[in-house]
Amino acid sequence: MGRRAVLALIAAVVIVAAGVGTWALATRPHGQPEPVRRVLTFADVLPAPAEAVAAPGVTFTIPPGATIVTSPDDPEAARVATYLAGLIGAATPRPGSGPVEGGIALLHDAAVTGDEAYELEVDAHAVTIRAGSGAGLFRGVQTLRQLMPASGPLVIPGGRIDDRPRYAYRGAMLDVARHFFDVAAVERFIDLAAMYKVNYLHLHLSDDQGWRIAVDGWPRLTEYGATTQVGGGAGGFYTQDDYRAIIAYAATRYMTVVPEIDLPGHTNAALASYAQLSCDGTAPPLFTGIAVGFSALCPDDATYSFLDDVLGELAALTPGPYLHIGGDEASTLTAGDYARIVDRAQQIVTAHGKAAVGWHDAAKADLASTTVLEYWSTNPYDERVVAAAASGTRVILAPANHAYLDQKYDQGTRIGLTWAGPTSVEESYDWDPATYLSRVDASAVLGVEAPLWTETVATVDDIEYLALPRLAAIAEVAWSPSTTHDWSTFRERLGAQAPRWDALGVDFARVVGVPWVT
Ligand code: TNX
Repeated sequence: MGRRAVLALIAAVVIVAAGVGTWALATRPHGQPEPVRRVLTFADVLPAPAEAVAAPGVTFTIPPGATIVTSPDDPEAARVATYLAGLIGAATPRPGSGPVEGGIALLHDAAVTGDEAYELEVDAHAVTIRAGSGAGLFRGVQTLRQLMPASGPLVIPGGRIDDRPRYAYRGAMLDVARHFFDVAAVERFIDLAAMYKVNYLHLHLSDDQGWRIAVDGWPRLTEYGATTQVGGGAGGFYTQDDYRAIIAYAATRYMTVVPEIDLPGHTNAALASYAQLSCDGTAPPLFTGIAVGFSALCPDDATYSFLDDVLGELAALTPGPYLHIGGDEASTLTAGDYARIVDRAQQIVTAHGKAAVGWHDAAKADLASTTVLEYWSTNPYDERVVAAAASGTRVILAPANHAYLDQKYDQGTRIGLTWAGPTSVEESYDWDPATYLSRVDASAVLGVEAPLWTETVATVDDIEYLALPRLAAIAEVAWSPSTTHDWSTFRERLGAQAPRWDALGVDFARVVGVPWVT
């Protein structure tokens, strides 16, 4: 055995022994010493900040019941402060115009430009976060959380962070159609994504297996079309008030909801509910399998008036700029019929004041100038997407072999599909949105999204198990500058999230290859 191997072996024994010791301490009765906690460093912040300068040796301890001040007459700052106070058990926030001794200041500062940019300063006396917007303050608060230990005294490292996102669109998608998830489950998903600075929640609200949003004038969509899911369970749907509640909750996390009505394919639940939407005028039975591509709306006036009602109501309910119209896997339609429906759907969305997002298959239709494509293929070349991007269409990247959260981690993963995977955490992290698509200019990339399809996902635990840790990896790809991109430091950062997830009761996948902190 060489010298290096011997040293490695000694190190391994010491690490294992230290681990056993910590565990033993943790299980001792009261009165015994607590395990030593490490003060976190700027290198632990996930996603990695754009610029960070540590102040060696400086720490600040947020006291119990800490004071939080916010710029006077700034309701956004006050909202973020209330959220922060809830997280750390601080006192009710009060107005203040500068750093506060022994506390935390959230200050409006127009000099911090960029929609979600913020500056965070920690010295021995105070924490100060400055931003030009509520969104910036909220992202800064997430960074502050990353600096706080998951339990015990809130000792945080000193220094200064100047941070801003690489991409404006950083999405997470939840498929509530294959399996239905109630408002509380969606809110939990929002909270987990918000920790990693995700700013769009894409809800896949309709598919073959279920229609999940109430639409006035079309009651059978939910009375009948929502009554099942994959495997034959009871399904469910959101009332319009439920949907408003999700939007309002997301807004408190500075997250914008993008609702999707998938069309013209993935529409069996709608066709089963209303026979007039099918070309043959008969309603198919409800579907609880996982096949794709077999259903399609008929390209005629009955369909267009249905779409105008559905998309019009969703537009009215949705404050965000986007309505997702799907467009994937409609294999029973001719190319012409597919293009006619997707053209018409974009016109309807535009007429209701929104921009359409479509899966990149929609590039087979003429694209409206405001339409955004979401790229899901594992093949990084698509000539229609190349042409669309060259004429100004923007693209969200969700390549299934990197960004799909529904793929197994490895062959042994207890749930998940494998058609684009399995996808390890390293594969979910190691790609560059700016260069992923061949012959598409980096300037066409609006952002990144991580979709969680739910054919095999039936519970909140299942959501957490497939989403984490990979959602954190994709969120870093979307937020952090490419200069910070490095798997060997990322995996350390990721491992340091484990105590946080444990404290929140998150059932994440403790995959091998990541040095999970216990
Ligand atoms: C493909 S890619 C789909 C979904 C499935 C998913 C499963 C795309 C836009 N559609 O309908 O749920 O694969 O991984």
